Amino acid sequence: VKSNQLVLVRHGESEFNLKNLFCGWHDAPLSAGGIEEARSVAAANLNRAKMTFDKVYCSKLCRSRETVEVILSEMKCSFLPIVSDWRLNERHYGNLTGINKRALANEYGEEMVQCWRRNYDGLPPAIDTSNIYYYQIANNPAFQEVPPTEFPLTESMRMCVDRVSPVWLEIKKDIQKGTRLLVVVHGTIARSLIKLIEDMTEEQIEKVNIPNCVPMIYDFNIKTGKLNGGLKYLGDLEYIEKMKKKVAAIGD
Ligand code: DG2
Repeated sequence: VKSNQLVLVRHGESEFNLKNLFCGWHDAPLSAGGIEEARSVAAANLNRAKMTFDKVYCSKLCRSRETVEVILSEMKCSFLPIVSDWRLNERHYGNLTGINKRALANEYGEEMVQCWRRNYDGLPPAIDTSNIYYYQIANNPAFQEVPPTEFPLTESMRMCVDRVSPVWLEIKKDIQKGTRLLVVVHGTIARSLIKLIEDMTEEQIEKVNIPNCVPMIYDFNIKTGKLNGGLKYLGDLEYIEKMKKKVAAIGD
């Protein structure tokens, strides 16, 4: 075999996505619609394309793990090894965690909110004990493996790319060994991986928006580790464009 494919998927709609709340390291579960999306969009498209996997990567957040479990069950491969790595957790949204995106735009203006969301160095204010999710996040047993000095209080996208980089190197090694990978992550983490994979500029990645549950495929040359062509989305293109626009917008 000369080439190997990597499949990236953003988790299904979470309860916080549904309510249009900043989520970050808050451990919101999938909404009922998110579970359905994992089944009827992610798994259905992967099955239709007859994809098979050897190994799965996800984060420590339950919205990514739950999405993995639905997809694997639908693909009849729940036996696959799953690596859950805290470094694939969503970008920590600091004190914006739990706040409605529209309400924040009404208070601070759309430009400020879009800067927090998409500017490469946009850094939300650090989370403090006034935030109702502060203790839940600080004490979440799912984050036990996070070294105390690396436990974030807020993160920019640049900081996410830095923490994701070593995981990307591990993923790349697997790809070059011929291991067929499914990687189920979050909006900003998928964008961080895409930036690393495509060696994009900061300006380029700021414009990329990732719909929930749409499989994204990269083809790699096993020998050189280089990309064969660009990113391919699996599924209905009209639906994908509509969902990209929805993610880009602040919403109501
Ligand atoms: C969303 C991304 O993360 O939000 O943390 O609110 O991918 O885990 O649902 P995800 C969040 P935006 O950066 O698109 O506002």
